[in-house]
Amino acid sequence: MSLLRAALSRPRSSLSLLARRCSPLPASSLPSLQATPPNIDAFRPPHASYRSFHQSPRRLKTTPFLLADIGEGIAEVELLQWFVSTGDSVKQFDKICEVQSDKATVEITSRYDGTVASLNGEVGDMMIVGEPLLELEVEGGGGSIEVSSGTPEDAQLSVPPAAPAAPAAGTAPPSKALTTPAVRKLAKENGIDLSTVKGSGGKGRVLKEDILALLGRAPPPGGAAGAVTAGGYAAAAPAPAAPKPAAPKPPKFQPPALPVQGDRREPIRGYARLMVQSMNASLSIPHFGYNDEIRLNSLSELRKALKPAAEERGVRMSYMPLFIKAASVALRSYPVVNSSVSADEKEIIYHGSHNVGVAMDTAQGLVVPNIKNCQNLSVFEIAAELNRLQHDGATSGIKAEDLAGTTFTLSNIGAIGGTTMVPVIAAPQVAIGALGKIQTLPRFGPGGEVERAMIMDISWAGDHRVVDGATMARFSNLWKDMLENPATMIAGLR
Ligand code: CAO
Repeated sequence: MSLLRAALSRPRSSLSLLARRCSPLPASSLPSLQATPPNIDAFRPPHASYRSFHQSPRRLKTTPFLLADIGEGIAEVELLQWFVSTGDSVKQFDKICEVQSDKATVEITSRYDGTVASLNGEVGDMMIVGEPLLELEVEGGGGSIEVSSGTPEDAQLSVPPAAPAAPAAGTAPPSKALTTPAVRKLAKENGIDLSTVKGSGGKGRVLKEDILALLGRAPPPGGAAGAVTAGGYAAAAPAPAAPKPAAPKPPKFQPPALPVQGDRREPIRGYARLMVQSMNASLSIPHFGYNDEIRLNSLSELRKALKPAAEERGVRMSYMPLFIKAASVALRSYPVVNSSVSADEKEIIYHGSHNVGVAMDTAQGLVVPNIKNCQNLSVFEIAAELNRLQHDGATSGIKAEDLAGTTFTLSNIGAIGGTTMVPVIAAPQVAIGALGKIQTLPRFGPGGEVERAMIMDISWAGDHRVVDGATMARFSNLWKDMLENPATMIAGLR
């Protein structure tokens, strides 16, 4: 709380910092995505601004707290947890809930004292921008809550001004159905007019089950068929029984009646959501592919020789640090492979750092952290960094700073299986390499004799706007030469 209070003081950048510190998930997971601080303005009132809050006389009023516009095109956030329950009294700065956009996780705090009248969502629901998060009983009402002008730099939760007096009977607008934003969204997606749905929840609240029942995906909660009506979805009256056709002869073989699973929908969240964004951005890149095979017999010997020394340093030495170091040395000769295209496509940005992204298969899904400044790191140092990232991926999660600023990527899909792949470049990078499974295969030796070769396929993808096939082939040849003759890599080290 003290952290929160401190962050609530100006300047605004401290709010961004808080939001980042509150975020267990990275602000981006794929190399193309930069960590973007959340827009805390989102949690400000969307309407008139607030500075003072006067009351007279004491009177309780239930007031909805809205989730205001977050900006950056974000229309919804996932509700991660409530810190309050119905009936709880809250004071200014008390934590209300934690929400997550696809940029960051943010704790929302109360600006007012009051009592929680109801919560408008359950953990896991997507809360829609502009919809009430919860209802709060605050002192005031009947026009006694006064909102004066001014911009509240520290507002976290938006509260609309006191509602005007109820219109006279007969002139009231149709009342809004009582439900959660998630249900509202579900209804909207399926073209259901909520005002026509008879809710089966308390006070007529429309539940998710009511909508699913209308869609025929689940029975209404305890309701008889035909009891629920909605525009265009009214249950039809039972048709008169048709005369039964003559029963067909049973077939000789009858397959066992297996239960049929219905379709299941799941929101795309966390790393998966970021993958959607990153891969959509990749569609703007004109890809070309280039493949080759590498003989790793000598590199395998080198790795064996390095392993004990690595273990002494507490580092696990796989092939990856050697692939990464060789790539960094080759990038020095072909800097365009470690470049980006400017947003207006008028410039090539040659990156001074070799921040090599490593596609990583984690329990949460694909994530691509990078090892920064590989041009300055030894093979052992790269191995140590890779070990750290693998550990983070398997435990606490990859940190945002390890995800930002990738300039080139290697994806060792062969650690799982497969020989060749068509990798997808993550913008704004211009190249990616996918490493296949290392296999022992017959190949001809220098004298024409068949020998056991440790073969790995490499599949490159390049951005054809700035990297041409010949450049990619030369870059790949240099990388391959260093892996097949590791002495040349040592010669290239600084
Ligand atoms: N072929 C055969 N064996 C391989 C191999 C390959 N291409 N790559 C790794 N191995 C071996 C390692 O040498 C290691 O064996 P040892 O214990 O004898 O050293 C073992 O497999 C396990 O290696 P590892 O996976 O723990 O470590 P790594 O450094 O080789 O790879 C990482 C790390 C993070 C790249 C890998 O674990 C991973 O997640 N790969 C999947 C990447 C992915 O999903 N790509 C798809 C992206 S597009 O959707």
